[in-house]
This record gives sequence, C-alpha cells and structure tokens, in this order.
Amino acid sequence: MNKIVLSGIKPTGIPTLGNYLGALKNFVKLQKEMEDYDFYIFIADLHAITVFQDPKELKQNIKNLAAIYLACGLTEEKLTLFVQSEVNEHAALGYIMQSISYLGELERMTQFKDKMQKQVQGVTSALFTYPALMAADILLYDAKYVPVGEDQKQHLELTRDLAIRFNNRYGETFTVPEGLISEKGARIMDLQDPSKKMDKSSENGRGCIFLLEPLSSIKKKIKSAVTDSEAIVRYDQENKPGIANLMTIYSIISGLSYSEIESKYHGKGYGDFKKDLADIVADEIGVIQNRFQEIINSKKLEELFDQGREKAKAYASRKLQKVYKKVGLGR
Ligand code: ATP
Ligand code: LTN
Repeated sequence: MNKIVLSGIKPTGIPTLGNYLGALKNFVKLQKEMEDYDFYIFIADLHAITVFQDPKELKQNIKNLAAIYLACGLTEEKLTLFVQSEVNEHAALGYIMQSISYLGELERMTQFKDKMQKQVQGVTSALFTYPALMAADILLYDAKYVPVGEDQKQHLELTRDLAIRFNNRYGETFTVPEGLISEKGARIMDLQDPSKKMDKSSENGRGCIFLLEPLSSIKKKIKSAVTDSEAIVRYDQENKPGIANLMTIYSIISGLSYSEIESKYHGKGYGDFKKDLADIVADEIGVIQNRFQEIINSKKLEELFDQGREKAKAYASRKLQKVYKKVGLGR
C-alpha cells in the first residue's frame, strides 16, 4: 500500500488561526505520529484563482504560505512541498474528473452554494468544477489519508465517489482516500460572529486572526470577541457559541480539556479567561512569526520547492499516463 498523506491550502491571503488549528497544526502532529508516511503538502494556487486574485499578491501569498507551513513545524524529512500549478498533471486529471462528475453532485456542494450566495455576481465556472480538481489533487498521488477541516468533508466524499466510479468503469486505478478530520478545531468560528466559519477571505477582518498580524492586534481581537451575558466559562456549543469557540481554541493550544478549563475559571469572569487566552495564542503565534522571518528570505524555500516539484511530477506523470491509457485517450 502507498503510504501517502496529502493536503493543500489555497494561497488566498494570510492563513488564519482557523487554518492553523483546523489544518496546519494537525499536519505537524500527524507528521510526528505517522512516521512511515510520506507527506505531500501543496499550495493550491489553481484553486485560489477560482476567485480573482491580484497576480502580485498571489505570488507573494504562495511564498508566504510555504514559509508558514515550515514555520508551523513541518519537518523537511518525509515532506514533499510543492506548488500545484507547477505540476501540470493536476489540471489534466482535473479535466478527466470533470468528465466523470455529474452536474447534480457538483450542485449539491455546500461550499459552492455558500460562495454563490455571498458573491452573487461573477461566479466562475471553475468555482463550480472546483471539487473535480480537488479530487484530481488527491487521486493523482494515491493518497491514503487527507487531513482537512470540517468544511472539506463533502468534497472528500465526492473524491471517494469519483475514485470508485472511475475504478468501476475503467478498472482498478485509484486508491480510495480517507479524510482525517481532527476532533477539535475542525471548525473555528469568526470571533465577531460565531455562526460563521473563520475565513481568510472574509471581508470583516475583526473576527479573524491572521498568523502574520502583530501580536498586539491578535490580543485585542480576542479580548473583544463576542460572548454572552451569563459570565460563566462553560462549554455549551448551542447556547454559548462564542465562549464555546474560545474554549476550543484554548483547549487545543493548552492541551486542557473543556472541564479542566471550566474548573480553572470557576468563579472568574470572561475578562480573566480572555486575557489568558490572548496570551497563550500570542505566545504560540509569536514562535511561528519568528521562525517565519528566518525562513521567508532563505534559499531553503526555493530548494524545497524545486525538489518537491520534481518528486511530485515524477509520480503524477506516471499516474496520468496510466489514466490516459485506461480511458483510451491519444493514439
Ligand atoms: P478561503 O477563505 O479563501 O475560502 P479557506 O481558509 O476557507 O480559504 P483553505 O485555505 O483552502 O480555505 O483551507 C485550508 C485548510 O484549512 C482546509 O483543510 C480547511 O478545511 C481548513 N480551514 C479553513 N478554515 C477553517 C476554520 N475556520 N476552522 C478550521 N479549519 C479551517
Ligand atoms: N479545497 C480545499 C483546498 C484543497 C485541498 C486539496 C485540500 C485543494 N485541493 C486536496 C486537501 C486535498 C479548501 O478549500 N480548503
């Protein structure tokens, strides 16, 4: 069996605390736990342009994202880090995935429906076929596990369906992947509106913590997060979504369980809780920011990208040839 763990993040802006707790921190943890697996981690720039990106900013975001991956603690050993658009096979297999996906199943995707609602005008056809490209990203490398946040669960289900459909139609070709969604932190909510997911491309930045913003501003955002009037630190997702979200962040970073946090703040108000949370978040992000500064201008990044591209290309091109043959394409 192929021992590959694969995931991607779109370079659509500076990654958020949501990306960190839902995805990045998990990659690092898994890399430590799954010693005999190869980690393919890529920057999903083709996915990013499903919504317009300023070309100069996109280039900078690609580089920043790679440096952030490393700054969060991914180790180079057993890591294949690459940029999606540098491996043409993604787009080619993406097209083949489109040719076996149905309109109906793409129309059901909630991420598409949400973005349609928000954007109204100028929704691109690539935003619609996005999950077919995502399936290609995964199937191209026979990835066994795909760590992602909760919002990607439906896309992963579709990827599995497409792999099975292709295998049934053309013969055994693809590994059917499994998602790895962390129990906690899979869905960090906006600090100002806990009914919305914390999103790096959302318009209102006040509810969103960016990994590269000044620590003082991070602390301020946490201290002004929306809570409720009960003034008791208690985990109740339904009735106290603001506090529940802050407790989730606290719990992942400190390692304390919800009940341990409840006891710790028993008899204290939200002020103490938020102040401590602001400090532990700022400490954790501070370490990432320091490492980021060392990495961003080093030669290492370019070297890793070059090696990653070659390794990914070698695997992907073999796989794509096999697919073309099965489908009957070419001469
Ligand atoms: P955009 O806002 O441009 O749609 P995004 O942050 O939602 O971007 P990605 O950058 O592609 O999307 O997300 C990368 C990873 O971070 C994915 O695994 C996704 O599930 C996870 N993720 C994104 N937002 C959150 C969140 N608020 N909580 C937990 N995980 C998240
Ligand atoms: N769709 C994902 C990003 C993404 C991805 C992937 C994640 C693109 N291709 C392959 C895992 C595997 C998102 O929007 N967060």
